[in-house]
Amino acid sequence: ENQQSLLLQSIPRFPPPKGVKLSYGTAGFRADASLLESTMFRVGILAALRSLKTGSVIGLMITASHNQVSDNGVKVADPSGGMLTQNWEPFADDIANAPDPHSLLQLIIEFAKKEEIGFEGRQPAEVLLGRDTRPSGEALLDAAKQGITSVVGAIATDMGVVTTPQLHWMVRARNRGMETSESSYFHQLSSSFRCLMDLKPEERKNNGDDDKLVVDGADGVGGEKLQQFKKTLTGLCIEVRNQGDGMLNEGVGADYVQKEKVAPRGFGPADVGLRCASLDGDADRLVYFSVTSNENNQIELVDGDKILSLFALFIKEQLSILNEGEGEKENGSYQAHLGVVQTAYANGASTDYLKEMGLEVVLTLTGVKYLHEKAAEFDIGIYFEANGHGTILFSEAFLSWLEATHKTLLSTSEGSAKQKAASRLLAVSQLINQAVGDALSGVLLVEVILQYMGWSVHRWNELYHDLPSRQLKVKVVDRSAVVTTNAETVAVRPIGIQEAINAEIAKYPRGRCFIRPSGTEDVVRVYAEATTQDAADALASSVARLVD
Ligand code: 16G
Ligand code: ZN
Repeated sequence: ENQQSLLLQSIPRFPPPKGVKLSYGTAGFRADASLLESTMFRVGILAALRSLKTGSVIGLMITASHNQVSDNGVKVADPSGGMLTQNWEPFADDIANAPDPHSLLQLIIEFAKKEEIGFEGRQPAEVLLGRDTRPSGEALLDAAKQGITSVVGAIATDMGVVTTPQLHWMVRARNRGMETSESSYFHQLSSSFRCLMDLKPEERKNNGDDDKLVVDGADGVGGEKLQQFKKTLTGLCIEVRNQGDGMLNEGVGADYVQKEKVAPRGFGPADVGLRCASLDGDADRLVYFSVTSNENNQIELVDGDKILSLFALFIKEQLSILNEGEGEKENGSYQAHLGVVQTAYANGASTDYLKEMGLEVVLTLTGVKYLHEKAAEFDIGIYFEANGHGTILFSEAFLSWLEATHKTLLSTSEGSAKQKAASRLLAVSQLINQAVGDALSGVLLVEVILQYMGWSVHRWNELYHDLPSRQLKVKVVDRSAVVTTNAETVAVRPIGIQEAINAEIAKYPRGRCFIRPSGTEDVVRVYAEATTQDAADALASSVARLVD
């Protein structure tokens, strides 16, 4: 009763906006910030319930990522630091859209009963809150806090302005009994980075000092944090532009650079040939680029597929050093199962390249939660979306084997190639954010691998040549009319449309094309690929006409 009266006091203070239907899409709730107070409050309640249910600390991040500054959004991080379990998404939708206090209370009581969540207040519940730099964040944070504290015994801990991956990292760290401060996050990144730098081949030891990386911070939280963090890094020279003085995500950021294939604001002819990187508004996406000509801000784009390829190459090399000469007879050898995960948007040339490397390549639906889930099935699973969102996951079993092996190697053959390879892999598992894709840790890993290989951004980009591609979006009345299968590569509805798409594809050598309903906007997306840009463009437009 205590619980019910507490909820009844607070619920009426956050009435939902009229005539708006919200849905917990691929990346949580997102909308114009003015519509989100009640949603924040309600998601606060959900997060507190999730904490009660799991007996662990939960995360609540307030951000709209690469969207315009007037938007905002919220997503929940589960105890592992990953995305909220998909089983709870329908409940999120239901409570966000409950029209009045009574129906909301009813939904909460029923759900708590179904999930066997007790409200005795005996069990502590805690939610870590984070927000990006959007001005609407502060008021929305307050609404979320009030939602959390209207659940008996739940406390809200404000981590301040942080990147999305920092918050996910903190949740994961906290539930493993580690310290959660921002300084411990930076410390883990810089010490594992240092370790990898120290393990560069001798002849590369002096590389990198005069070789600058220029980062576009999207005028968001990532640029700010990197500016602060870079002071603690040695062996790497970083210049951060778009640190937050300009308009968030306006003509800047990873999403803009990857979709438009042009240099962001603040980059120009003076930068031709430099190695550049772009983060998105909440720093969970990363792409590289290099300005190629003075005209039209043209760039060579090095996207998520290529970051994935670079990581895969490095890890595969370390694994083969580690396994050299290890016959089956020898005890303790471990054939680590390395796999990569992509979506249908991965450039066909990247998939061919990875397969030629002998790697197992799996395709999933678009959206981090799907890729992450798949990657977790491997000993080492690397996932990336072409748009720059991805990370590397190490299984607990593999990590304990690696730690034990490394210990043995240290005592039997310190300084050997094998010991160094084991040491590098351990450092990668520390550097890369295993909770979620993280542009800051991603930058550091890319930089140290490029130095290890002795590669320029151009040499890296030459790993394979992207097939020309085109993305279009078609505004439709009802995007749910399009239903897909096989990781979104085949449309099963509307009936007959796939046959028509196939007939178009057949007109182009190496043509590939698919349609899918967007998870974030009222549109159907079209992706096409072929051997020339003209052909990719023509294929995309003819398929777009089929959808229209
Ligand atoms: C969300 C997803 C992103 C995906 C994009 C696709 C997360 C954290 N973000 O931003 O991974 O690429 O949606 O958008 O999962 P679309 O469905 O509109 O094409
Ligand atoms: Zn983002």
